[in-house]
Amino acid sequence: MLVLSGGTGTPKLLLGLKELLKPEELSIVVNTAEDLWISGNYISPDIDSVVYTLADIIDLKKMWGIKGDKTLTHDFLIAMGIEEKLQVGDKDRAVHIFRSELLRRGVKLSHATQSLAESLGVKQRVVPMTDDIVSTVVSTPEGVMHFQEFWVGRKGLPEVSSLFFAGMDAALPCQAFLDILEKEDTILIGPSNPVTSIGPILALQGVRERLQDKKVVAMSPFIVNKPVSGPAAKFMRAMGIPPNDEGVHSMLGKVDLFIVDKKSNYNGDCRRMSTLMRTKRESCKVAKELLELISLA
Ligand code: GDP
Ligand code: FO1
Repeated sequence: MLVLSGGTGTPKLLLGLKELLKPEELSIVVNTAEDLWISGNYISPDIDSVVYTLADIIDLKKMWGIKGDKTLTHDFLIAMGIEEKLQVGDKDRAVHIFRSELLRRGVKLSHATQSLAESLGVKQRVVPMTDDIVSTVVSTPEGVMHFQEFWVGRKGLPEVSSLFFAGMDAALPCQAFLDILEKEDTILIGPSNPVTSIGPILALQGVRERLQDKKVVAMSPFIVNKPVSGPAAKFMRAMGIPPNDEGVHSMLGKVDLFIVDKKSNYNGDCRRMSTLMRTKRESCKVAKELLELISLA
């Protein structure tokens, strides 16, 4: 199975899926449109959350960073007057250095990601959506800003008039993504932000076309007309899309099996189950029920 993922909702589901599927049965293609360089290193927050989840070292409270990590370097940089936009943990920074050293030597992001995942003992295939640079840019009354500046720097507060993916026109899905698409029949769109996590993956040249002859399963990231976390509703409103399951479905396009939370008032063709994952136990329960629904469909 190929899973399309962002950095929070889908990793919560992967926490359960990894216990139920053999590593060779699970490949993950991850959004990279929230990536950025910080203090000389390339940070790919969604890839890192997926890799840390599969390596069992994710900080489960935040769903980013490494559990038990410290921020000695970040704190000392701040004390020296260097503003670091994200609070980067020390071990997390080591991962960024590992990746950035490879990138500086001309290694592609997809190959660097594979080395990184292997070095942390991850057996599943984790692949960035592209080796090219794509950045989510948010237009606000305060100006145009990178997604991380909007979400972390400005705490998601500014009004949003529009969003765009800078670099998307020239970007291609990476070869490993295309190879997996060729091989896998079932594609699972995880419960991730449909605008900023799934949107960029589906917007890459040729991806939507390649999904036409696949069994596409999607789990909504909304529960009772609200995202569990994050700015999905604000961004959907800015795009003129209703911030609910119907809006999510309309953004995803071809979906053969749409899974919504049992409390949803969505009227279209769907399957209902509890999709809330607050603990590893809930993640396993949701993953198990999801796999049952997929095998029945
Ligand atoms: P990001 O890269 O951090 O934005 O992460 P994602 O796009 O992967 O995840 C954000 C989305 O996950 C939000 O829209 C949330 O509503 C959704 N989400 C988070 N936790 C859950 C959960 O337990 N269940 C469901 N169904 N969605 C969730
Ligand atoms: N999110 C925050 O809200 N504050 C942070 O300081 C922060 C640091 C950070 C460092 C590494 C990393 O991989 C992710 C980090 N995040 C932080 C999360 C991340 O920036 C966003 O939540 C996601 O990109 C949203 O999709």
